[in-house]
Amino acid sequence: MEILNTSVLAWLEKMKALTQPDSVVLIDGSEVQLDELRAQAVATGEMIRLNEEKLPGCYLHRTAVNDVARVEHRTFICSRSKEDAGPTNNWMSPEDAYAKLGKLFDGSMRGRVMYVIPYSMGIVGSPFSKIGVELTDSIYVVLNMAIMTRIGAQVLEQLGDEPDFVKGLHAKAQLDEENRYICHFPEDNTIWSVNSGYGGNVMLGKKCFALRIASHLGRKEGWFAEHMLILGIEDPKGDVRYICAAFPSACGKTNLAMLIPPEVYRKKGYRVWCVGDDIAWLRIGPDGRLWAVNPENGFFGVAPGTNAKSNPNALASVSRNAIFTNVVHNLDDNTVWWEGLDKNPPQNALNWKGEKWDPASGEKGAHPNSRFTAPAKNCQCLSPEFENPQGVPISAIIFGGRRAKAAPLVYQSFSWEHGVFVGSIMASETTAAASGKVGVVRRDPMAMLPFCGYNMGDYWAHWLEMGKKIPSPPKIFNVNWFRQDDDGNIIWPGYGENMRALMWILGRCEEKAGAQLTPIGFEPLPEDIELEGSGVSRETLEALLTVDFDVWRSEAAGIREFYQKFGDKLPKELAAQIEAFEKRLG
Ligand code: SAT
Ligand code: MN
Repeated sequence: MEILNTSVLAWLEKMKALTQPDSVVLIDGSEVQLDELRAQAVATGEMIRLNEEKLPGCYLHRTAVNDVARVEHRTFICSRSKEDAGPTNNWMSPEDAYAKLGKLFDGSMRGRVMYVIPYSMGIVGSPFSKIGVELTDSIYVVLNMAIMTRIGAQVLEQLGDEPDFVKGLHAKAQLDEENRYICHFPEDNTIWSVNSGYGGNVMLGKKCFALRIASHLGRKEGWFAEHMLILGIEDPKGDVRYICAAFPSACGKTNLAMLIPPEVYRKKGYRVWCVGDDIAWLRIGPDGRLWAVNPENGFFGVAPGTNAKSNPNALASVSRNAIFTNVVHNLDDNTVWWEGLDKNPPQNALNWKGEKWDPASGEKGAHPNSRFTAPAKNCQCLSPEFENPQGVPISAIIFGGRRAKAAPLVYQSFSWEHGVFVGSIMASETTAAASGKVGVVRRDPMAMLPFCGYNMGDYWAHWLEMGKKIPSPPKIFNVNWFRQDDDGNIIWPGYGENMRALMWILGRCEEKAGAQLTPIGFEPLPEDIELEGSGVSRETLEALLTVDFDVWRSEAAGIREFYQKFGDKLPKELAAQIEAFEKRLG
């Protein structure tokens, strides 16, 4: 196989001249080639091959200790004008960024191999899909991209001689934290990432392309790229309704996407199907509904807390052909472990840093942001529509985050416009998925704060604009699985039980379920939520549904302050929404 596309060739020559690799290897997507790379990575210690009987085809990788999460403070949107990046993104001018990173890339692949990965986000050839080429000096990146995206010869063939592809350049360089940069050039369809080897910083198809670059493209072309899972709920008659849900990283998107219905629904014949766990591309279909595809081909999920109860589907998905990053290595049987997998931590083990680890020490063995990379087709509840190039029609959009007090279990917005307001005021306690402090409440509109590739004010305007164009728009909801009592205990059981809130949501979409009017939106009455077998008392449910006006008044003040950052980029509809909200609160 060789590259014939003239634009790819010209760009590749330039990047070779810049980074000066010893050799260049084109990734054709064949198992033979990938196997060779796996063997090489094992020989150099970059990856550890795990127990062939218990975890066939699985590997363990450890990233550098200073390189374990996305680095938001080092992530830049390099649009020509600073205003186009907006107040919530770091910005560097394209000239400055190319010059600065150019120096870091200069000769960075000397003594190394450059891998050329042609990949498709979405099914190859689908009108929904987009193509990228990533150049990287990391075998770990190649093997992850081979799971997370569709790669190889078929993609180059699809691209033909078109110049329409996202140019991604990644070099590990020295993994120097001080010179780590993830830069996006939306006007050039280009991504440059240097000095990292961790997940979202380096698998350029994921957050960098499928969210930051794609959100920019979506605005231009009239569609959405969102940080959303996609799931289908099949009723006993066999009809499936689809829901998209946006939560910040490490707030349970993978768990919700793969949930197992509680007994009360299972015995009636309900099933849940996973279409995606992280990213949705949404377009208006010929029937006037919003249709979603998952542009990815695998799951890059948080390992800690994944177990036979919280997410048996995910656990089954990582039992073969998976890559584990920064988890515990059990030396007795050459398997892996993480906090929350079970109550039997291995006694003879290495922690995520590769150091001898004593589970009794009280120190965590796996990094809190340790991950698994698993092929989508491993998932037992993968939707039969996963490969449908048209995607699935969306009945409801859900926003949500981790909130100790403010947000109730579930509520429905009054309208599309109000729903956009609800998404825009999302806030969540920070998690280990990004470097920085954990547990601090921050505004994270539509869970896109770290992923919106342009001015968030324009992004909201795009949402409002799209609302006018979708003849049958999905209804918009908000959920909070993380409500706490006064002692700080989370009072909702979460995981599979979350289906109870989803069923109310679908009931509302079909105008079957009841609701009460509150200043924040429509909420279920306690009797509207099925509690049978949940272990949740009616009192707890009432507590989960209470709306504390004082808390919301201070929320409203915080929202105003946040909105102020956007100046005249704040859509007038949202200014009117906050005004009306304050009136409703009194
Ligand atoms: O590291 S990733 O960005 O891929 C995962 C996440 O933070 O959601
Ligand atoms: Mn994510």
